[in-house]
Amino acid sequence: MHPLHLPGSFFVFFIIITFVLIHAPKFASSVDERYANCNRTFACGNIENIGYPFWGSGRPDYCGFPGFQLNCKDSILEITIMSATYHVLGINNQSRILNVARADYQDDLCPAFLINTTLNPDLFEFTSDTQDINLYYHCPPHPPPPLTHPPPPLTPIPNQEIKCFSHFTCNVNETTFDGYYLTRNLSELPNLASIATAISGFLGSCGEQVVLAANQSEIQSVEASPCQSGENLAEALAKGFGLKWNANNSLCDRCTGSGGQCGYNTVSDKFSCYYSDQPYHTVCPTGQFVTSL
Ligand SMILES: *[C@@H]1O[C@H](CO)[C@@H](O)[C@H](O)[C@H]1NC(C)=O
Ligand SMILES: *[C@@H]1O[C@H](CO)[C@@H](O)[C@H](O)[C@H]1NC(C)=O
Ligand SMILES: *[C@@H]1O[C@H](CO)[C@@H](O)[C@H](O)[C@H]1NC(C)=O
Ligand SMILES: *[C@@H]1O[C@H](CO)[C@@H](O)[C@H](O)[C@H]1NC(C)=O
Ligand SMILES: *[C@@H]1O[C@H](CO)[C@@H](O)[C@H](O)[C@H]1NC(C)=O
Ligand SMILES: *[C@@H]1O[C@H](CO)[C@@H](O)[C@H](O)[C@H]1NC(C)=O
Ligand SMILES: CC(=O)N[C@H]1CO[C@H](CO)[C@@H](O)[C@@H]1O
Repeated sequence: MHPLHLPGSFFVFFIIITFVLIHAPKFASSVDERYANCNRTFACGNIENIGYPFWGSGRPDYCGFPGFQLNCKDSILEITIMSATYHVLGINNQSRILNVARADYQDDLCPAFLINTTLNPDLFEFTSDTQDINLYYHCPPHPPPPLTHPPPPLTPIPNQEIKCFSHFTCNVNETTFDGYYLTRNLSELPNLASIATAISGFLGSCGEQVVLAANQSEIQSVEASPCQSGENLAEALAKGFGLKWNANNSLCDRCTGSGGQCGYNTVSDKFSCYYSDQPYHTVCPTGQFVTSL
């Protein structure tokens, strides 16, 4: 027997190989766990089969996409977009449309904090049947003459032709104040130009303005019965509107098409695809899979 003579560098290599062999199976199984976890969907209230790009409520962040965290509160599913919280009324994972309604407009038009409905355009866009609604708060109590019935009562507002303009009253922070809403863009009412000018001048003197989104067909029924003190608008807002989402959709299609589970690497900040039998991959834009251990 020759004495075993290992150069130092070979010895280090031997140690590393031994380490990898000992730890590899454990590493692989902890990655399988990600596949298994992300394969599990969750349910909240009557919404079932919630999967990618959504996470939260026990579904880990690496199974979803940033900006798609859901919160299940008393069987109501919620999502927060640009600091406004919405009730999720439906999820269509085929068309990738989310139906949402502002949580703070469920009961009336008078939330304590006024927040516009705005989107992160990288992630969401309004469906084509969605329209804007403008609400005005802390308005002067008496609209100018062309907008009022003579003499009192001054509300509800007036001219039956202007079905897009209505009054409501709020009681917030122990103060009562007047609000108005517009369901149309006044510049689209050319035959009512003079009264439109009076309305926009009046609304310009209100303290705050909020822009919300609503389902167009629901607003048509609000306009069919105007001057309802805002209750019918609140009901229409509670029916929700559509949001189309993009969470690297095409990468996810490719991933599921190849038997993977879509997810997100929160360390490298990139879309990830998990497989049951192999460690962990990132999908390249070309469609090839690269192991990125
Ligand atoms: C999408 O819908 C299908 C069929 O309804 C369902 O089996 C699946 O779990 C859903 N996937 C996600 C990611 O929500
Ligand atoms: C109610 O009071 C809070 C705190 O002072 C304030 O931020 C908020 O704007 C008020 N809401 C309304 C509708 O006046
Ligand atoms: C109203 O219409 C004008 C002119 O068409 C347009 O510039 C403006 O953006 C519209 N405003 C809203 C809130 O839709
Ligand atoms: C909402 O958006 C409108 C128009 O962009 C703006 O004038 C208004 O100040 C915003 N309201 C709030 C509460 O941020
Ligand atoms: C808008 O409302 C109509 C009528 O109720 C409905 O058919 C449609 O699906 C709604 N759109 C969205 C995006 O929810
Ligand atoms: C994935 O989504 C992120 C964030 O929206 C975006 O910046 C990136 O360009 C997307 N990548 C691909 C390949 O679609
Ligand atoms: C939601 C989802 O992708 N479920 C899958 C979990 O894994 C089983 C077995 O591989 C599939 O049949 C399910 O479709």
